[in-house]
Amino acid sequence: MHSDFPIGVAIDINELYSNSLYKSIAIKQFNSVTPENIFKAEYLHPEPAFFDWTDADSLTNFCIANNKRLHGHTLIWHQQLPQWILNFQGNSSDWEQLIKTHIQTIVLHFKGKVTGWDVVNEAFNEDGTLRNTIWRQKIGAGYIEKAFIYAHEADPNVLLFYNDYNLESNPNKRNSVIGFLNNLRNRGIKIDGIGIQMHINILSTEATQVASALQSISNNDYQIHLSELDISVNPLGKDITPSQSLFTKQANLLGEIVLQYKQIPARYQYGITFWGISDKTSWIIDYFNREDYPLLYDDNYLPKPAYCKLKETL
Ligand code: 9MR
Repeated sequence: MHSDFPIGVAIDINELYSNSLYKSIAIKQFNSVTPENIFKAEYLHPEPAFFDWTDADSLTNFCIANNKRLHGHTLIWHQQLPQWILNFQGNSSDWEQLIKTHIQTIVLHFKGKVTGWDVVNEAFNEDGTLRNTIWRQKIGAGYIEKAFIYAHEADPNVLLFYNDYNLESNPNKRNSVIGFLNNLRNRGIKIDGIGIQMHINILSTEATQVASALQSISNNDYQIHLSELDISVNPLGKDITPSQSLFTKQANLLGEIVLQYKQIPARYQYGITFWGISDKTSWIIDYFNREDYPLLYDDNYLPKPAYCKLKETL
C-alpha cells in the first residue's frame, strides 16, 4: 500500500508463525509493525533476573528481513504484568530500580532496531486524573517522568511516546495528558509523541472529534501515532447481520479519518497502525465477547470496503 507515512499493523506472533496468508498480508500491505503482546512485561520479563527474547527477536528479525519499521509496545503499563512484579516487596527506591532495570534492559536490547517506544501506556483516567496504577502506588506520580528519563538514557535516539485511548473522544482527558506531558517537557524531559489508540466505532465516533484531537496534539508539537486503530460496527453488542451498509459506514469513517490525518504537517505523522489484520482474530471479539467486524480484512482474509477506502484515500 502506498502512502506518505507508515501504515502499521499489530502482529500476533502465533498467527505470524502459523498462518502463511496472514504473513503474506503483513509483508505486502504494511510497512510498520507493533507487537500486539510479546513486548509486554509478562512476556519479555517473566522472572526478576530473566528476560525472554525468543519471540521478540524472531519478530525483530522478521521486521529487518522485510524492511518494516518496528514500534515498541509497551514499557510501563498496569496490565499484562508478571506475577513477580505484582508480588514485589520493596520501598519506593526498590520499585524505581525495578522499572529502571526493566526499561533499560529492554530498550538497550532493541537499540537501533526499534524506532519508537510506547514508554507509558494508559496512565490517565477518563476524568483527566492520574490512574492509580501499581506504579503510581509504589513510586508516586513521578514514575511517568522517570520512565521517560530511563528510556532516553538507554537510547538517546529512540522516539518516546505516551499512548492512551479515548484521546480523540474525550477532550478533558486529552488536555490533561497534553498538560502533564508539556510540564515534563518544560523540565527538560524528552517526549516525542502521543499515541492515540483509536479503538473507535461507527455509532459514536465523529471525524470532527478526531480532527480536533489531531490539531491540539500537533499544535503542542507532538508527533502523532494513530496507534491501535480498529472500528467497531457493533459497539452495543447486539445481534447483528454483517451488512454492506455497516461496512460502508465503517469504510467512510476510516476514509474521513485518514483525510484528517493527511492534513497534519508531515513531521507529526508517525503513522497509522491497525490493531490486527482480520476480524477473526481481533481482541474485541474475545474481550467483549460479542460479534464484531472491526478491521480491514474479513474472517477469510479478504479485503473489506474499509481496505479499498484506505487505499483510495492514502
Ligand atoms: O490486543 C491485545 C490483546 O490480545 C490482549 O489480550 C490485551 C490484554 O489486555 O491487550 C490487547 O491490546 C491492548 C493494548 O496493548 C493496549 N491498548 C488496548 C489494547 C486492547 O485491549
